[in-house]
Amino acid sequence: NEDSVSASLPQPSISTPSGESRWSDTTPYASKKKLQSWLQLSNGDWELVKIISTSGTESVISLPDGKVLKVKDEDLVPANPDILDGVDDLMQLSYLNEPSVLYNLQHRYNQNMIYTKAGPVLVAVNPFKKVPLYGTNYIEAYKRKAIESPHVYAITDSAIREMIRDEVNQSIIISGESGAGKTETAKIAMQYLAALGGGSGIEHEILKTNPILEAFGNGKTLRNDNSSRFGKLIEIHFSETGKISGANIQTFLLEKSRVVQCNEGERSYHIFYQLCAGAPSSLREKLNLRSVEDYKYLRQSNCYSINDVDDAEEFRIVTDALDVVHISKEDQENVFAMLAAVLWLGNISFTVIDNENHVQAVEDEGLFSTAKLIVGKDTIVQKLTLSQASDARDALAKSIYSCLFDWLVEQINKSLAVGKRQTGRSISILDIYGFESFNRNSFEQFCINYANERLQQHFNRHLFKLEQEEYIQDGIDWAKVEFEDNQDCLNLFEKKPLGLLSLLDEESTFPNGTDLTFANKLKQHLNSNSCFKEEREKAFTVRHYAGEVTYDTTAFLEKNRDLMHVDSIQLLSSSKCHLPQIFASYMLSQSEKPVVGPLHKLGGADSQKLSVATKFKGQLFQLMQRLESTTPHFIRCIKPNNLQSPGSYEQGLVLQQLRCCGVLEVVRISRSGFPTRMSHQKFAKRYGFLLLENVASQDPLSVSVAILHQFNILPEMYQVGYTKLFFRTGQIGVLEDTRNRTLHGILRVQSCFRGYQA
Ligand code: AOV
Ligand code: MG
Repeated sequence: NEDSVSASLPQPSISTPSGESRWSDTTPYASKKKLQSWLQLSNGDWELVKIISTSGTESVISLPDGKVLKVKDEDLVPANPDILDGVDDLMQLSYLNEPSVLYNLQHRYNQNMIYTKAGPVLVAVNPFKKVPLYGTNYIEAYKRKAIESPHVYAITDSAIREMIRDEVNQSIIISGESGAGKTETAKIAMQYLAALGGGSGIEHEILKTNPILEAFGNGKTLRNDNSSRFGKLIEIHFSETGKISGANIQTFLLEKSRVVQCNEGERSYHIFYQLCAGAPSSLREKLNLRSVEDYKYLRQSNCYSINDVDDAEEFRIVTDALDVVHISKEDQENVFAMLAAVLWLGNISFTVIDNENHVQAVEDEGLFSTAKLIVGKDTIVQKLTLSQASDARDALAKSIYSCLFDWLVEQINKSLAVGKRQTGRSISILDIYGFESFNRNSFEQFCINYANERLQQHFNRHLFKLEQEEYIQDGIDWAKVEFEDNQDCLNLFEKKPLGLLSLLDEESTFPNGTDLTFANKLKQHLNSNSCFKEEREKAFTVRHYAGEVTYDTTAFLEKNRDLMHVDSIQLLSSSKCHLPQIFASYMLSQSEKPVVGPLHKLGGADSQKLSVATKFKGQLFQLMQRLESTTPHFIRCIKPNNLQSPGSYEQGLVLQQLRCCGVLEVVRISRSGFPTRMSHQKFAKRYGFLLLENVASQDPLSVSVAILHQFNILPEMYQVGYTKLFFRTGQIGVLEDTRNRTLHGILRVQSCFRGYQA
């Protein structure tokens, strides 16, 4: 099976018939008293049942409502004893199976304990309500280690400690589906870091980037009222004294199509609604602002407000935040003017003026109704059709918005770069858009889900592959732990020349390429790939790690080319305001030949501009490289229901998310693995003096083995590798205790001896 790769890991020498690690309860299952078990109901949910009697192949069980049933033993899954209800770390479960994990998370969730460890990974189940787990008191308690229970604060605290101890940069990598809670989690981690303080209010500034980026980069989708439509890596820098010295934000591919088009029930970017609702009257007049219903771009999705959100109030929060990150009032006004310009662009409409469908703008100077083409030395002015003219208008609106977003991030970064004297140490927090699957999925979902595949690969690499490699390299016994590898899906995207991205780029440069020819090409070349499934007409399906998604190729080529009319760029650069001028030069720098006609023929092939997908792939590769140089800390956010409502925990939905990110496998590997490692030399040196026999002449390996024997370390508790010794959790602690006691003993004996002499 190409879909999964066997991770081979050390196995304990004692294992139970069920294949669980030796921490499993080894009592024969059927011989226990008051047995509890999981029985799967017809709706897929699991119910805790009591076993009344068992015959070996069948059992008589009672349901919670008192009903008694006879079931086959194979339909029962062992449940954990009550004493293990709601353990902090799934590693502590005696029986590690899906219903037990589901139940454990639910048991905690019902008590507002939304965080649980799964070995090294923190699992966070979205409460969709305020939970009393945050704030200064909690931060202080986690700092003092007065609270042990799993938390984003605890993860962030270990990142800080490891950064200082190992002198290695750290990363906190947050993943999960759309609406699972990544952005909230990222803010909670930032809150903890900010509490370390800095100087000159830099920590305050860092926190204030959140409302700004969310206003300009988040919008309401059908999955999440505050959905991030861009990816974000925030790198926080530290000084020698462990204080925050500055920060840098990198963003990834903003979904700009949302500016000109969004689905029924969704919204465009929050900032548009905030501006319309919250602008003070002087600004309203100056920009001739109307209400949201008056703008076509905002009207088309029939959704103007979000439950429990006051856009006017948000506007004040955003402008305050802009002050904090040192964006001048004048620049703020320019920003709002650009937003108003985008909205106004959306209201330009065209009328058809001849029977060839050529158009002119209804109430303006005719921009967009013609296009300049530069062919060789000649400039040709061509009339545009209705759809060409609207496309040109929308392309300009989208470009202005995305340039504005990039410009804002650049300004914020300038403000955050205050602490020039840096140790070079940093903690990065990654929060991207989560995996998405709608009824209709377009180029944006294609890119978002590709990014999530890349991130999943990083997760697998660190929790399964690298772990396994270290054991193999050191030649120790290992046993297979299977996990879902998503390499095949990544290959489907990235393979050259026959992968999704290459074929998309190729078709985008073809003069006669259309969305349909693109879809056909995919079917022609990729049908044999197990992650690809052909669909009718312009669609295709990808089997992602998190589930199948069917994409509609409509507008794929155009969005991937992302071309701008030269007239539009000229229009911007002729503006008297400085932002449009900056944007124009930015657009020019994107391509050496921005000379694009309304027909992509002339622009396509000889344009030097990188396609959107290729540029995004490059960004993701760079991101992965950066993350590889850090020690990762993983947080997996789980969405317990699709209604964004508190108190509802849908087992099936949670299980699907646990499965696709391999939570059970992570726990399994952590349990059967040997997390503590020490070289033979270091081990011999550290504990050799405890030996009763004289081993001075022996090699470190022999000394190490002698220590292990003398201290009766059970064989299943360690493995001897070529260069290192590998221990299970807690084992080295036992040795350290002995060492400390012995050292103290020696000191006591020495002092007694001195006393005797005196
Ligand atoms: P996402 O970042 O994972 O989705 P968010 O972080 O925006 O998801 O969370 C969605 C919503 O869940 C938030 O707006 C809150 O209402 C709620 N929520 C999440 N975490 C918490 C928490 N710890 N406490 C209280 N409420 C919470 V996306 O960005 O769509 O992939 O692209
Ligand atoms: Mg988000």
